[in-house]
Amino acid sequence: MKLGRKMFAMAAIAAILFAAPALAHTTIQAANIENGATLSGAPSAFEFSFGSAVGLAGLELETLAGEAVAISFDPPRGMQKDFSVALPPLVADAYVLKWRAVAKDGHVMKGEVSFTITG
Ligand SMILES: [Cu+2]
Repeated sequence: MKLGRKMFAMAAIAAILFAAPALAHTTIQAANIENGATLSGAPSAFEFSFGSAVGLAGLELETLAGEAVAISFDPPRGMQKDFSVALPPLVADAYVLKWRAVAKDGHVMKGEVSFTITG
């Protein structure tokens, strides 16, 4: 899908050039980790779905204290609704997943999912 990649790249560039206010186009509508969740065990992946197809541009994991946790996230090249990103083994702590996605019109959307692992 060469054309798809090009269009995605152009959308990403447009998003940077015309950094418009991030209107709420869509957001995560379903996920295996709910915002504010307290989990007794560490999930091995973050599985989430948007209301419409987006280009997932970034996903970062931090502890609540602000320490980055390395995740091997390779942004998919096309636009899609459903994503699954493997998580490293997580110890009991409070975490924040920060996502960044590009809508079809090039606008950037951002959000966070906070959760606690009680172990
Ligand atoms: Cu828009």
